[in-house]
Parts: sequence; C-alpha cells; structure tokens
Amino acid sequence: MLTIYSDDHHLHHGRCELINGQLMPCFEMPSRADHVLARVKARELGPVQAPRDHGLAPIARVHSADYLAFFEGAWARWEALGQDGDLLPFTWPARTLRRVKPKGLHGELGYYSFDAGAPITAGTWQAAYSAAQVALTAQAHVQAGADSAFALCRPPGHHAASDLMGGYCYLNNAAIAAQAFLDQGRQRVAILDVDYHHGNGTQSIFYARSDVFFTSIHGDPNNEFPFFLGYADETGEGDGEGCNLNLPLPHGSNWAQWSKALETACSAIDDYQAEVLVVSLGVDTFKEDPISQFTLDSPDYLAMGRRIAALGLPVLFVMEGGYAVEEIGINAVNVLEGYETAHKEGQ
Ligand code: B3N
Ligand code: ZN
Repeated sequence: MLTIYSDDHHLHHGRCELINGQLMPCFEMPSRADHVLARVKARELGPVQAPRDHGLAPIARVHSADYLAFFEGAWARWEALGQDGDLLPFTWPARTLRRVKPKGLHGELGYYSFDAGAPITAGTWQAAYSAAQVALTAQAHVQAGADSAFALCRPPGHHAASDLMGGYCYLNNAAIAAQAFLDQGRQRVAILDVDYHHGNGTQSIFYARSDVFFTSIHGDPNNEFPFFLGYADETGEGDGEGCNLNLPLPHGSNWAQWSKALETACSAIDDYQAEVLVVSLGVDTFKEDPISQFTLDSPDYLAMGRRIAALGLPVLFVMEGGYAVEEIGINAVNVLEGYETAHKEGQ
C-alpha cells in the first residue's frame, strides 16, 4: 500500500492544552506521525511518497472561504500584536450570545472555533494545508485505480467543520478527500470513522446530503468529547436522512462490543452501495491511550483491517487520533496490514 506523507507536520507543535484545570503539554504532538511513519517503513508496507500540491480549490469545496482566509492569516495578526505564544480562543458564541463575527482577532477566533483544543502556532496553517494535500494525493491514487492508499495526515481533521476548528483539528482531511472523489465522478462515498471520538466535523459537513454516508463508532458523547454531537438519534436531515449512522459505546468497551458495532457499520455501508470508502483511522481506541476509555488491544487492529477489506471497496485510510505514542504506529499499521492480507486473500 502506498503511503503519502509530508514532513511539514513538524511545523505544527502546540505548547499546551487545558485538562482538568491544568495546562499540560499537547497530546497531539509531532512524534505521533513520526512513529507511524517509522512503523510503515519497518513493516515495509509499501512506498512512501510526498504529496502533490492540489492547491486551495479542493479544500475550499469543504471549508468556507472566510474560514480559510481567517485561518491562513491568524498567526500574522497574532504576531503583529507582539505575541509569540500559541493563539488560543477563550470565548465562544454559546446560547444567549449573538453569533456575530467580531472584527478583533480573539473574537474572530472564538467565532471560528468550538473549543480551546486547536492552538494556532507559526506553522499550523502550513502543516494543516500539507495534511490536506497528503489526503488529496492519496485520494488521487485511489481514484486512479489503486485498491487502497494511506494518507498519513497530521494534524488530524475529523472534528473540523466547514468553518470551525477544534479538537486538535483545522482542515477536515477525510471530508476533503471524500468531496474530491465526488468531484471526480464518484456518486456514492462512505466514510467509516473508527476514531475513539465522534467525527462531529465530518458529520456536520455531509449531514444534509445523500452522496456521502457517514458512520462512526465512538465514545458515548454523554460522557466524552465532543459532547454536543455523536448521538444515535442523529440520522441525517433532508436529502441526507438515513445517511448518518452513529454507534456510541460506553467507556470500557472492548473488542467484542466494538467489533459488533463495526458489523453494524459495515452492513450499513453495504446497504448504501458505496463506490469507495474513506476510513477516518484513529487508534485512540487502544487500551493504553492516555485520553480515551476503550480497551482494544494491538491484534484487534489486524481484525479491524480484515473486516474493512471484506467490504470489497477501494479504501482511502486517513490518519486521525491516537496518543499512546509508542504504540500508535503498531496499531495504525496493523489495520493497514490486516486490510492488505485479507484483500490479497480475497482477490
Ligand atoms: O477529552 C479530553 C481529555 C480527556 C482525558 C485526558 N486525560 C485523562 C489526561 C485528557 C484529555 N480532552 C478534550 C480534547 C480531546 C480532543 C480529542 C481529539 C481526538 O483524538 N479526536 O479524534
Ligand atoms: Zn480521537
């Protein structure tokens, strides 16, 4: 399997996030992608290539022009104020406030974010832009006829909505790739989000559309980030009614429970008759993940890949979360190897 990777992710390294009343070093750190790349190479998964630059147009198919302009220019505005710490929001247009867009930097940042979990640093725009190009280059490979490809994206993307950053995410790599498949002639794309956290950004982008089926297995938002989306009764709206399937699971869920949900998700993808599959590949479902509460073990990721292969669809894997840094490479590449083995056996 081809892996697309850019070193540009090193340009993004947030300093801290707020957890339980304390500022702690960011869990979303460059070594995450470094470990995945090292494992891709150690297991000889296939060639590793740099992304091609597809420009801003395919990103602007998913994100609003005003959001992109704000994000690209935010760091320069912050620097012009004489600041060099991370740019972080601290006020949002919650209930009873107006969803007006203030002119000042902090007001605008609150307008374009839903939490304080997406720090903007000097290199964040370039890193996120390159991650989107990684996804688009891997997508082009699948669109050109490859059975699969791996977009080793960092920063991750599935929490980013059309005009919102949050949850370590800025540009929605999986959604940008899914939209590119549609723009290049595909009619029906499925997105399977296996990250521990609900992909609220991806869901919101496609919620009213029937050309993308989104299904996600994740920690129950009653007790888990992102809290305000990801419930089982969210089934899509308008043309998209029936094209959204959320499968929340309780804290402590193990492979037996998780794989049952995967069966439900796969059967729905079969019913939808998708032409191509995008997998939002987070491995923070791992039992030792420091911020998550499922108990999957490393061999389970091989089984996950095998089940995905049984769908018989071309697959684009897009890297999302996973914070047990030592094991993130093993677990992510296990999914890819499980897929490859089963796919070859099935041919
Ligand atoms: O949920 C958390 C969080 C929970 C527990 C933590 N411990 C025990 C140290 C730390 C953090 N934080 C909110 C931000 C989570 C963003 C998740 C990003 C992600 O992986 N999305 O898929
Ligand atoms: Zn996650």
